[in-house]
Amino acid sequence: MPTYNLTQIAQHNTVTSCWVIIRNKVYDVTDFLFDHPGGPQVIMGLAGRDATAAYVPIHPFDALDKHIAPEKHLGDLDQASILELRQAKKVQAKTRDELRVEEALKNRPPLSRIINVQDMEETAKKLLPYKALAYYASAADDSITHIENARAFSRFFFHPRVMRSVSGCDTSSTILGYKTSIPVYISGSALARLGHPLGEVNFTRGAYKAGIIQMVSTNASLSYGQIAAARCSSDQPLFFQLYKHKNDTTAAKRIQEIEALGYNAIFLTVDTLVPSNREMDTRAPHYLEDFENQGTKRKSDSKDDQEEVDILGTAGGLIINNDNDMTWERTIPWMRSVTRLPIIIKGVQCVADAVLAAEAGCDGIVLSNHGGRQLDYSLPPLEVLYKLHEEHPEVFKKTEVYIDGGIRRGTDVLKALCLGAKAVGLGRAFLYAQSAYGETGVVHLVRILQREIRFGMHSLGVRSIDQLSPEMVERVDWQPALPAKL
Ligand code: FMN
Repeated sequence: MPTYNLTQIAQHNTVTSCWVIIRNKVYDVTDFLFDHPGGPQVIMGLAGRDATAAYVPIHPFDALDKHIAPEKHLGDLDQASILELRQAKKVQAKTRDELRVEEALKNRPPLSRIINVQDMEETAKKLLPYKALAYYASAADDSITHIENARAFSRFFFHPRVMRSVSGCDTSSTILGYKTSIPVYISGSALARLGHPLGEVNFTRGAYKAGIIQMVSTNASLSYGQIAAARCSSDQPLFFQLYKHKNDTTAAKRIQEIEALGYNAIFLTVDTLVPSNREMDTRAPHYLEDFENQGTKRKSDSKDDQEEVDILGTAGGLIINNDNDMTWERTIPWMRSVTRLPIIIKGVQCVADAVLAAEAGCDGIVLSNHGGRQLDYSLPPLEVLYKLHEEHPEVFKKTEVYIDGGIRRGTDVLKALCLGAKAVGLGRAFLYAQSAYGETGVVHLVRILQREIRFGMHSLGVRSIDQLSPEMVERVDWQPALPAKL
């Protein structure tokens, strides 16, 4: 392999010849610039330089092999340059945000102090790098749907039953026939390594130890193979969340890859065709610039004269190739023609589409609005579940129905199950748990939910999940006081 030094590489810093260094290897990415999902400007900001720090947390290990032709893997950085980069890193002053994170990590409470999902979220929010926090916490427009997803649970009250035998209460259930210790799964969410160096593998190992199932995002920050290889036993189930690529051949290749790796089901996300407006995420670079320059003059904004507002943030680039032309008639039969895995539609946001999904023969439906991250004012999934149960109870016989969005308590899980859901997904809560405590945080979060679910089951007078039923909850038409969690 040829070697290059920093001076040689620095000369290739234009759109006509753009080289970057990643993990001490040199790549010519000129031909890829305009295919980069995050846009060419992101790469151009690092042209001719070491891009490792920016690249590594958000790209799976195999991304370069998948997207850059082998002849564009030019060679290695020479030894003198490697030492020079290492030295430069040592003397580089830490940013204010890095110092803040270091301090927060030192003061992180012991896991035993985390007694509910909210505690986990608050702890993680203090120690996440700001860029990660902005990506994880952001929601669409004014965050109305994000807030209401959680608030909807407060409109449903229980009819507890007493004098029923509940000893030996069992919180376990199944999802698509796979056993789970509680009716909760880790919903696929992108870029876990923004929050913790081990990223999605924390979910894999934590899920196994706690006996639940992980759904892996198309935009995971580890490769699908690395995650599959981290399974603690060969029969540990893994679900895959699919963003269908607009090119059917590329999409089929992705499906074949995960099928060969032994993934057990495909959750096709249908609510994310184009990037949405997530302002916390969009503002993150400006927030960070101001934070780093506190007390000093702000850098001039060379983008002031740009006509279009750039709303992509971290999220935008991830979905730029999604298929915008999916339909029930075309896409579901196409999926069936390329895979034998169960197909679940994730992102159904109204009763009419839930009915269509069941008619299309899907193996499951997730009532979800992407955690309030896509269309603001999409109804809370719990309300859609309630309406579905009232208006089309037959759907629950045809297919498994899950919901996600705003679930923070064992009682939230129980309410959804009483209304017919087979299980519920949690997105942010698991991202926060793994960011703050890695794999043990994931296990701890499941234990918290399990304790709360078991307590709720005792109070409802049931000893198994299948005894939960609609008469156990009532929807009130007044809005109770805001729960503390909001
Ligand atoms: N859903 C997907 O289908 N694919 C994704 O790649 C994806 N990435 C996400 C990244 C983040 C940071 C978050 C917060 C959510 C993401 N979601 C994604 C949505 C989740 O799967 C889930 O629907 C949502 O988080 C549930 O809401 P909750 O965070 O209130 O639990």
